[in-house]
Amino acid sequence: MKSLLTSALPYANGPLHLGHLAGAYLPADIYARYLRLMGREVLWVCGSDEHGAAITLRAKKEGIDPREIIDKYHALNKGSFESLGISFDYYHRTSEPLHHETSQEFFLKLLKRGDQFEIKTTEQYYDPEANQFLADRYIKGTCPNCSFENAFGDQCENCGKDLSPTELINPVSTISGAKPELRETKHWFFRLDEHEAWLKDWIKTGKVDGVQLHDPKDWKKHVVGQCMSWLDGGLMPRSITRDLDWGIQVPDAPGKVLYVWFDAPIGYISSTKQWAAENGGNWEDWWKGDDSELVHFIGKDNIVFHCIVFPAMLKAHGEYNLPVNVPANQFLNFEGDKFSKSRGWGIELQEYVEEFKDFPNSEDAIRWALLRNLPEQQDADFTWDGFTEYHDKDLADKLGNFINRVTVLTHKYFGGRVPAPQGRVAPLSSGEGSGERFLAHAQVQSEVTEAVYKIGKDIEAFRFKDAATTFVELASFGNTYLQDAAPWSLFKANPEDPAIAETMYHCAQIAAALALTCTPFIPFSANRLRAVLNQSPATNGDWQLALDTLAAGHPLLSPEHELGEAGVLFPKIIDRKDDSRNAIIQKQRDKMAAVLAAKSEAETTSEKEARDPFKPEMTFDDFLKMDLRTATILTAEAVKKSSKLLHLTIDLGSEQRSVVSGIAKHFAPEEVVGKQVVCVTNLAPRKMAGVLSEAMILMAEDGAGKLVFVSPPDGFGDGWGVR
Ligand code: B3M
Ligand code: ZN
Repeated sequence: MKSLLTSALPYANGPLHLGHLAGAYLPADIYARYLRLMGREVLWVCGSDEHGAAITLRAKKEGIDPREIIDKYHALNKGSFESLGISFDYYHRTSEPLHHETSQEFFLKLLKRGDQFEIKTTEQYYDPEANQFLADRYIKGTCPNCSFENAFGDQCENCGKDLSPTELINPVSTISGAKPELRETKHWFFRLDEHEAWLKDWIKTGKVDGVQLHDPKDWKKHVVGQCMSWLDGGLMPRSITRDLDWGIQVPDAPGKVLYVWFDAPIGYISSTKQWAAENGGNWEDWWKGDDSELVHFIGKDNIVFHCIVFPAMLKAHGEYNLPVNVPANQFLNFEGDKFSKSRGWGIELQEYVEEFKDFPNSEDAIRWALLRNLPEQQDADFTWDGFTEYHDKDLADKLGNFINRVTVLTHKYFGGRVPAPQGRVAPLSSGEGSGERFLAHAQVQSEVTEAVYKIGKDIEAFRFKDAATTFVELASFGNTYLQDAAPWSLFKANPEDPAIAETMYHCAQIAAALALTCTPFIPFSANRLRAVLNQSPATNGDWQLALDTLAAGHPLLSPEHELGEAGVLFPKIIDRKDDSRNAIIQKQRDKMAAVLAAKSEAETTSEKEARDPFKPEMTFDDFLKMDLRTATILTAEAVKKSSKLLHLTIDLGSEQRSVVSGIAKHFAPEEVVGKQVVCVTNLAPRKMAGVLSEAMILMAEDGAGKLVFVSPPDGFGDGWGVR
């Protein structure tokens, strides 16, 4: 079976950010890499979407040719993808002649059918100064719904209402500032309404004309839900042409171009054609063959185009396969808010690549953090704290540490060569007395086999987060097994104990399974891990080979195989001795703090309250996660080079901790010593201005921004719970 994968074509009029990566590109990359490792035939196409009113509008504003914009962002986005290991098979451009031809042919085929288009003359706004019809986005005016003065002709960004330009009060052209006039113009409308019945059936049952094409249970609920609500609302003919000079010419209709959402998905087809032209192969096999499956990777804002409009176009054209799945993701937010270029909120891909160039394994660190927190079913929130935690807990403590220990110990006891298994050695038990855990060496092989299988099955079902969880569990399993077997203790008692070889043999197998199965997730590190195990980078078919090997009861690393050199594979971010990695992240936090500070300065207290009176509801369980306790501040001093931070030591009764608190502008150090406070004790520790903070002190802030401690009375006592 062939797999034809597509990822949404990014508009070439701006940079991409982490949210885009998490939506349509990282999941597809994991999927593509996995299928290749399974030895499947995969073709993953993408490219730049280089038409559309937004690009023209920007070019007009900047007084440049749209070409300049698309050339710049095509190169930039393509480069960012490459830097982060996004392994498209082809990255095309919709400005290429091949794409123009392909789109025009597609249009003409539908036109020839006679029943797919309705040609209508309607009245539309025309700019008498710029001498052109105006796309909806080119018109601004007052929203009839909320009176916002800068609403666009297609939507009011203030109240979110969908508008048509004629609804705007006092419309003006954004090109010349002129008052637009209504003039007659002719357009082609695609008869989506004619496709409503079969689309409904297909989305609900996965069947077309009684033939089962997919199982609707395999589709994400939110995708099916969004489609059904559109279909239930009824489909209408949609105009697929525009009066513009930038885009794909409508044949024999000067001044008319195809609407960008008509030509963009055809971009997947032209990208495939170009790939075939350069690599040899028949593009039609991928799009029309019975043994080919089409999967679209997109963000949720593109669901309707990929699950309703494009399938209708494909069906209207005939011959083409319909997608077997559209595993759209929800949105990723950034530090609690939407990504916003104009507000400077978030981080762009190229910005990440540049600012993290001295951060070890930066490509995989971000891939991993996004993967662990993918917006698969719900919106998710990216935070730098999460980034740090996933890196340190999963990659450094579990994965890197395990592979390093296995390598070091194998060198120590067996000269670096994987020992032979010893057959029947005494089973391993631990937690003596409790009898709770009992682990036989022989069980390891089946644990490994199951994990490798399950990670793959989760990826195949687009459950990438589950796959990552199983992967981390395998690493934890390895660590626990090694810790319980404690070959170092066995060696002390009897260097010839066969259980040492037995343990190290199995550990080598777990290490090899980890170094293979991490490849789709963290491909750069996978190669380094495999180098430590003295294996070459994984190639097509290796995952399937591993499954076969394990199923036959054979090892992934044979006895006598010589391991490479050990080393620290993922230096931790939170490290008492080296703050350099944390400093790179801190710079990002500081940037966001500056954005917030600027915003907060521009806002009065009442505006703040009006904007966000209360935070969204949380569950009781969420609340219970917080460990709140009373404590006394023992010492306080200013933090060097910071006007905001104080470094405190607090007494929790059972222990003392270091805390960095942003209260320096409100209190002198001597004022706070001896103060009884309430603090959160189980926040992940993090460094601020180079100082480790292991708890957070609760403060109340009044409308003027004044801070006071939330305190029990002095002398209340330390370490008491707060409820
Ligand atoms: N160019 C990108 C977007 O809506 C849009 C996707 C086209 S996919 C055929 O974010
Ligand atoms: Zn409005």
